[in-house]
Amino acid sequence: MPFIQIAAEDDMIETLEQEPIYVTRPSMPPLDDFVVHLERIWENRWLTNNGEFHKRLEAELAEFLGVKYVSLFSNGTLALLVALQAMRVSGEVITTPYTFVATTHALHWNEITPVFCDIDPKTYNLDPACIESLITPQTSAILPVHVYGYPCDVKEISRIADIYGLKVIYDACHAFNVRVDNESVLNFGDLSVLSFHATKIFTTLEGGAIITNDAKLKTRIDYLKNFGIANETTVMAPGINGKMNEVQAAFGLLQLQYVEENIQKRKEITDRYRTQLAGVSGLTFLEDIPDVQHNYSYFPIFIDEEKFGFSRDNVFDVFREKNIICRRYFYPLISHFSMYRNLPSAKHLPAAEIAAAQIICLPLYPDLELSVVDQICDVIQHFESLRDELALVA
Ligand code: T4K
Repeated sequence: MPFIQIAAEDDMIETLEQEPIYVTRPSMPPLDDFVVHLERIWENRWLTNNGEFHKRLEAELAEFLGVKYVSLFSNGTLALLVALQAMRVSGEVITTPYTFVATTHALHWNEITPVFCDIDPKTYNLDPACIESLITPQTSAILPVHVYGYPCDVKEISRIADIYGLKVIYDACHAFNVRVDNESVLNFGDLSVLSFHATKIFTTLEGGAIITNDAKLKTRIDYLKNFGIANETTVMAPGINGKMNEVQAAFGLLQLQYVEENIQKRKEITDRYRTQLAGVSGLTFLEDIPDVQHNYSYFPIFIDEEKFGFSRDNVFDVFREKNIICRRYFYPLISHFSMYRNLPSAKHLPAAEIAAAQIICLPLYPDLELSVVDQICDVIQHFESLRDELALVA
């Protein structure tokens, strides 16, 4: 590993002393504004169970996102679990292996068999062309993920689902405020699920939501997240506790004031990465899609070892040594984990295998300075020049 040795001799001591640069950092609203909300919560002594802040956040989010109904949850994983229950999904569900493990675990917890479908190597989303061959009499739904906030081929997925009478639940945990042809991507399918985790572009510390356009479904979801309770004496269904509390909701209301400004800053950082890394051979990244409003939630790069001259893990390790803490979202593939690897559908997923072997998500968050983005790109460019030097020596 010649580069790693060179890096260690170079400026390693200096870089190890630097503050870590994380893959993401939450952007915090002004503390004083949060204290005002906390004082109100102290006064009200209403801490959870559909309080004032919870109601306001559901209404303000629905308006901001351009959707009809929002049901808030304590996290995205519980929202996924409940979304599957609300749609009465059972049997087999076609889904992607290239996602965060919570997507598949939500199926497992509902005693549903995940059926892995390969991804489109250009979009990294579930490939609609692979869906039909996986449908069996047991298939009840499709669970695609808008990976990195890039929208799935929602029209084609709807077309297939309609032909076979399948439900569609989108894991939209990365897709906050993404629009296709001016329409929220959250309006496609039967339900969409959001995550408001600390690492997401809009956060309520922990949190999540289910989006629906159907009032009856919203009522069912709200029962299910509150133990199935309809009123003091009636329990409608075996529900769970998935409720968001007032502190989370108050934090979310403040976050919402800054989210557009933060997405704009993310766009500037993304543009800088794209400019700096354009033309690096063996390295690819996603570009904006016409007529899509992106949210710039991640900046994934894909390293083709043969063309780049070094492996993804060479680059990842050198970043670590320089205190640049990237993440390999999504490596390993979910189909490699012990609880899923014996499924027949886990065996042949060539496009997803390549993506998982090549991925690094570079740091991206609103406060990330452009000079730091340049330093991160320098690390990659250093690899490139070393590759060229080695080629000359050889
Ligand atoms: N579906 C999809 C497609 C998802 O991506 C996720 C979550 C879910 C479903 C489930 O939604 P939730 O139930 O989580 O709402 C993170 C998150 O924990 C996870 O929420 C997220 N996806 C996943 C993609 O990433 P880790 O293990 O990488 O998180 P962690 O704690 O290592 O954080 C990453 C970096 O962020 C840290 O190095 C530093 C920074 N950070 C993190 C936290 C928690 C902060 O600066 N402050 C913080 O408070 O999984």
